[in-house]
Amino acid sequence: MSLVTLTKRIQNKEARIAVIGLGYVGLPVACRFAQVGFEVIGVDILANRVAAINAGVSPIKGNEPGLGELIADVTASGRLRATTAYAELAECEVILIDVETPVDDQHQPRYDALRSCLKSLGPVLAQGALVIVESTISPGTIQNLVAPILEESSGRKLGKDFYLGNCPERVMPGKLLENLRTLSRVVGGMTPETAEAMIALYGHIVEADLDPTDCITAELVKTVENAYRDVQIAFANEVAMLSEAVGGDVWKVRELVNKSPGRHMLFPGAGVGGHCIPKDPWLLVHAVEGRDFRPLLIPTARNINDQMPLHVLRLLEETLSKNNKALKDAQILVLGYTYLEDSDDTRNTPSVVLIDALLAAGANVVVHDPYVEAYVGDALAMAKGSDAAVLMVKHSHYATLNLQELKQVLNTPVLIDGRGFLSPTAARSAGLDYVRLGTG
Ligand code: SAJ
Repeated sequence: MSLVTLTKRIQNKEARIAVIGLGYVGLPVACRFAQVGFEVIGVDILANRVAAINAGVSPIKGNEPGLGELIADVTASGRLRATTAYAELAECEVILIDVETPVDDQHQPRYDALRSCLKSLGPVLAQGALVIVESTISPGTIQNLVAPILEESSGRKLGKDFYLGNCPERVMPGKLLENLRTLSRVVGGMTPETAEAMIALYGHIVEADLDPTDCITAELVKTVENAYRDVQIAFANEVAMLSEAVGGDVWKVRELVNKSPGRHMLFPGAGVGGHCIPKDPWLLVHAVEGRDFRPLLIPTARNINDQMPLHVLRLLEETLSKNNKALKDAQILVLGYTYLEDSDDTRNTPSVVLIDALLAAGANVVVHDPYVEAYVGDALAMAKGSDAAVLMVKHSHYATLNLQELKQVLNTPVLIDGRGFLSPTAARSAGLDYVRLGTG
């Protein structure tokens, strides 16, 4: 099928769509195309996830407004069907790939899921099909990995027998459907005509700009936008540590810096977690691995952010010592286990780095988090007998913490605020030895 014919079939919603990878990116996009009238087949390797979706039940944790109802609707109408069998994609003319693309502890991309998906797709890839990678990938991956594996596994020629593009996702847990509809998308095609076909496709579900470009630009934009945020946060964190050293207050400094035109300093904190910010900068710099040019700023920013939980540990150790208490055998209450405030997402949470370091130092650890089942409870009751409390996540819940009571129940009245979230005045007037990250 020619790209012109395919584009027409996309415009008329006749093209059959496949989505490979039914996680927090693939499932919402499969549902949205089904909702607007396409026939969609979803493929996932997890049989229980496939079964849940076909039963109209969302397998995605957390609060995702509208997603549960949408899954129920589109599966009941038969517009979305999930399967574990790639053979069922043989008739599909558009294939979206939404599999995980993690990096390992050596900061190397792990493309096992992507490779496996491409090798399974190749043999059933229909003539004239359009394949679009939505997963976040290192710049150059479409050209150097996706295209060769697809040609090899399908025996088809890119540009003649199938078309290829990259349209990075910009979803956020808690706002999956909203972001999918309202955020602009970079639409990278291996040819301009491919990008046009992709625009016809996403135009059915995206109400924001669709910016046509080539694949390398699309791969760069996604990894750069998150590396940019990571560097911004690292800058705030370095200014926090500078402020501590010179007796300043980074929170005041940030507020006044941002009054200067064009300044938008972000918040320092106890670390940077989540599913994308810690990963995407490494995908970006991987693109030039082994070349003459070696990025300095982006890896350094990653290292600054990664050590912030250990900076909080130092603040804790110093403050306990002033209270004649050692870390060893102390009991420490960690307030907040998720990576982000008012979320239940714990992926790459900085709290784990602090907890592991506390245990390695011989401390006993109690964890509280109102959003994590294993750690819900009464924070004040958990504080009883503890030698310090450390706030790692600025959950709204902690704004109502009774600091007078906290002082009463703590063995040693130490409170470390890793997010600049609590009131120093209120904490100190309650008699707590309150230390705020970034304040000397
Ligand atoms: N963080 C700071 N200081 C800040 C902002 C965040 O320390 O000023 C920390 C958070 O505590 C968290 C981590 O960084 O541990 C990530 O926070 P985030 O606000 O960046 O939230 P994410 O991880 O959900 O990032 C997503 C990204 N969206 C996509 O990849 C599609 C990111 O590109 C968005 O900029 C971000 O949401 C957003 O703007 O909310």
